[in-house]
Amino acid sequence: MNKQKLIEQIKQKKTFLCVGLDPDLDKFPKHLLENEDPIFGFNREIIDATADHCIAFKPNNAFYEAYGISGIESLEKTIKYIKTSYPDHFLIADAKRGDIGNTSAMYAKAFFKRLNADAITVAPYMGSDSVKPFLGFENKWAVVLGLTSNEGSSDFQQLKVCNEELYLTVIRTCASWGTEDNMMFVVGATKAKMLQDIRKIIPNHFLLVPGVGAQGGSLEDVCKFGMNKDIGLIVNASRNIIYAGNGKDFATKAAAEAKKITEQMKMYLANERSC
Ligand code: OMP
Repeated sequence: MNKQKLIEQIKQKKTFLCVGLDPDLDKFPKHLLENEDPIFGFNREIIDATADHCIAFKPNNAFYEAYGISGIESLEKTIKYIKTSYPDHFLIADAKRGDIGNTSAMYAKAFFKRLNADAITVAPYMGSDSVKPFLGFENKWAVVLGLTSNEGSSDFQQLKVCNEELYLTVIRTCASWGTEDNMMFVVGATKAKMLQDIRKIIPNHFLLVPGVGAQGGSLEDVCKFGMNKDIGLIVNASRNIIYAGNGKDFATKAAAEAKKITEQMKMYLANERSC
């Protein structure tokens, strides 16, 4: 999906919510565990219930790899289902890959060609040759980790290196390898105030912002400091949507939670327009 189409989807649906598909059998409603493929069954119900309230889905690979081959099969079925039933939704494979060039090229092939994801999260620590192989695919995106939402992000990302915090150098340098049409950055909602400095470096790039909901980030601050003329934000929530309920009505509860976030987004979008 290209940038224009993504912006159109956001403006048309008045939401920039991404539903994170992080299935954990221990948290599943009990009745689903008897299914032949509980992960796909769970995802399909969540996808159908929340699709009207979001513009993107983000399956995180760890939650599929943890179940071995059957987990990978569930992931492939999930992605196929989204691509077939909801082709206008943006599909982010959250795999946080990045390796020496020829290995990254194989990761890019796996996620863009085999799985047909629109985007993949990429860890930039190994440098340009580890990121560039993800940039050569039309209408596909590398979503580079800029400033992550977790506590440990201060261990390296926020260290001062040459008078600047490392994450700012990382974002500036990585942005020079790609374009606003093939690269986005991850910035955690828990670090929303830092978006002010980040937007000085990359005013026009899209940002994937996880960390609202279960991690406590503020959607209001994310919008205040991160929104740009194209909106420029994809805000992800996983656990607080997909585990909003754990009974037979889990999908209805997930839809209600997604709708609640989207209603807040509508408000911030309206405020933005009136500014
Ligand atoms: P919840 O905390 O349940 O909403 O899930 C957040 C999702 O976003 C998980 O799949 C995380 O792996 C992912 N994530 C972060 O939480 N923080 C980051 O800095 C980056 C990501 C990500 O790349 O998506």
